[in-house]
Amino acid sequence: MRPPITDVLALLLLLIGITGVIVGPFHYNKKLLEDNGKIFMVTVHQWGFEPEKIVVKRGDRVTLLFKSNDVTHGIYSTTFGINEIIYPGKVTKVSFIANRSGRFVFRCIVYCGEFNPPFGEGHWSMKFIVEVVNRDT
Ligand SMILES: [Cu+2]
Repeated sequence: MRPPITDVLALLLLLIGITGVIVGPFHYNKKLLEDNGKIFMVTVHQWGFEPEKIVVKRGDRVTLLFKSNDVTHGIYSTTFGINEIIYPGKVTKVSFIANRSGRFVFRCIVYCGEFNPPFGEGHWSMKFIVEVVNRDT
Protein backbone atom coordinates (compact mmCIF):
# COMPACT_ATOMS: atom_id res chain seq x y z
CA MET A 1 0.00 0.00 0.00
CA ARG A 2 1.39 3.43 -1.00
CA PRO A 3 1.57 6.15 1.68
CA PRO A 4 -0.88 9.05 1.19
CA ILE A 5 0.49 12.11 -0.65
CA THR A 6 0.18 14.28 2.50
CA ASP A 7 2.58 11.95 4.35
CA VAL A 8 5.12 12.21 1.52
CA LEU A 9 4.81 16.03 1.48
CA ALA A 10 5.16 16.21 5.26
CA LEU A 11 8.33 14.09 5.12
CA LEU A 12 9.73 16.25 2.31
CA LEU A 13 9.08 19.47 4.25
CA LEU A 14 10.70 17.94 7.34
CA LEU A 15 13.84 17.05 5.34
CA ILE A 16 14.04 20.59 3.86
CA GLY A 17 13.65 22.08 7.34
CA ILE A 18 16.38 19.87 8.85
CA THR A 19 18.75 20.73 5.97
CA GLY A 20 18.08 24.47 6.52
CA VAL A 21 18.83 24.23 10.24
CA ILE A 22 22.12 22.39 9.59
CA VAL A 23 23.41 24.35 6.56
CA GLY A 24 21.98 27.80 7.41
CA PRO A 25 24.47 28.92 10.08
CA PHE A 26 27.49 27.96 7.91
CA HIS A 27 26.11 29.85 4.96
CA TYR A 28 25.33 32.86 7.18
CA ASN A 29 28.90 32.99 8.60
CA LYS A 30 30.42 32.77 5.12
CA LYS A 31 28.16 35.58 3.93
CA LEU A 32 29.12 37.70 6.96
CA LEU A 33 32.82 37.29 6.14
CA GLU A 34 32.25 38.16 2.49
CA ASP A 35 30.23 41.23 3.50
CA ASN A 36 33.06 42.50 5.69
CA GLY A 37 35.54 42.28 2.78
CA LYS A 38 39.08 43.48 3.52
CA ILE A 39 39.72 44.14 7.19
CA PHE A 40 42.68 46.13 8.54
CA MET A 41 43.70 46.89 12.11
CA VAL A 42 45.20 50.40 12.34
CA THR A 43 46.92 51.75 15.44
CA VAL A 44 46.73 55.53 15.92
CA HIS A 45 49.20 57.47 18.06
CA GLN A 46 50.80 60.90 18.42
CA TRP A 47 51.45 61.51 15.56
CA GLY A 48 50.79 58.86 13.02
CA PHE A 49 49.05 55.70 11.84
CA GLU A 50 50.43 52.15 11.81
CA PRO A 51 50.37 51.06 9.07
CA GLU A 52 50.60 54.45 7.32
CA LYS A 53 49.21 53.07 4.08
CA ILE A 54 47.02 50.26 2.80
CA VAL A 55 46.42 49.08 -0.76
CA VAL A 56 43.03 47.69 -1.82
CA LYS A 57 41.33 46.89 -5.10
CA ARG A 58 38.64 48.99 -6.66
CA GLY A 59 35.23 47.65 -5.64
CA ASP A 60 36.49 46.14 -2.36
CA ARG A 61 34.45 46.58 0.77
CA VAL A 62 37.05 47.93 3.22
CA THR A 63 36.72 47.79 6.99
CA LEU A 64 39.22 49.71 9.11
CA LEU A 65 39.47 49.01 12.83
CA PHE A 66 41.20 51.98 14.47
CA LYS A 67 42.66 51.79 17.94
CA SER A 68 44.41 54.65 19.75
CA ASN A 69 47.11 53.82 22.25
CA ASP A 70 47.44 57.33 23.69
CA VAL A 71 44.96 60.22 23.29
CA THR A 72 41.72 60.86 21.37
CA HIS A 73 42.17 61.08 17.61
CA GLY A 74 39.82 61.13 14.66
CA ILE A 75 39.61 59.92 11.07
CA TYR A 76 38.25 61.93 8.20
CA SER A 77 37.83 61.44 4.47
CA THR A 78 35.61 63.59 2.27
CA THR A 79 35.97 61.11 -0.62
CA PHE A 80 34.45 58.20 1.30
CA GLY A 81 32.22 60.21 3.66
CA ILE A 82 34.07 59.24 6.84
CA ASN A 83 34.15 61.34 10.01
CA GLU A 84 34.68 59.39 13.23
CA ILE A 85 36.30 59.97 16.59
CA ILE A 86 38.80 57.41 17.87
CA TYR A 87 38.79 57.14 21.65
CA PRO A 88 41.72 55.52 23.45
CA GLY A 89 41.10 51.94 24.52
CA LYS A 90 38.16 51.52 22.17
CA VAL A 91 37.99 50.15 18.62
CA THR A 92 36.43 52.48 16.06
CA LYS A 93 35.08 50.65 13.02
CA VAL A 94 34.87 52.40 9.66
CA SER A 95 33.57 50.70 6.50
CA PHE A 96 33.35 51.91 2.94
CA ILE A 97 33.35 50.70 -0.65
CA ALA A 98 36.55 51.60 -2.49
CA ASN A 99 34.61 52.74 -5.53
CA ARG A 100 37.29 55.06 -6.97
CA SER A 101 40.86 54.41 -8.02
CA GLY A 102 43.65 56.60 -6.74
CA ARG A 103 45.59 57.65 -3.67
CA PHE A 104 43.40 59.06 -0.91
CA VAL A 105 44.62 60.87 2.18
CA PHE A 106 42.65 60.31 5.38
CA ARG A 107 43.38 62.85 8.16
CA CYS A 108 43.15 63.02 11.91
CA ILE A 109 40.16 65.26 12.70
CA VAL A 110 40.76 65.75 16.45
CA TYR A 111 43.61 68.07 17.47
CA CYS A 112 45.98 65.79 19.37
CA GLY A 113 48.95 68.08 19.98
CA GLU A 114 52.12 69.06 18.17
CA PHE A 115 55.79 68.86 18.98
CA ASN A 116 57.16 71.98 17.32
CA PRO A 117 54.62 74.80 17.40
CA PRO A 118 54.04 77.03 15.48
CA PHE A 119 55.47 75.01 12.58
CA GLY A 120 52.53 72.68 12.50
CA GLU A 121 54.26 69.39 13.06
CA GLY A 122 52.49 66.62 14.93
CA HIS A 123 48.70 66.48 14.56
CA TRP A 124 48.75 68.55 11.38
CA SER A 125 51.08 66.13 9.63
CA MET A 126 49.10 62.96 10.42
CA LYS A 127 48.09 61.08 7.27
CA PHE A 128 46.62 57.68 6.58
CA ILE A 129 46.83 56.69 2.91
CA VAL A 130 44.37 54.43 1.14
CA GLU A 131 45.55 53.45 -2.30
CA VAL A 132 42.86 51.97 -4.52
CA VAL A 133 44.20 50.09 -7.56
CA ASN A 134 42.23 48.80 -10.52
CA ARG A 135 41.19 45.15 -10.44
CA ASP A 136 43.25 44.15 -13.50
CA THR A 137 46.61 45.41 -12.10
CU1 LIG B 1 45.33 64.57 15.63
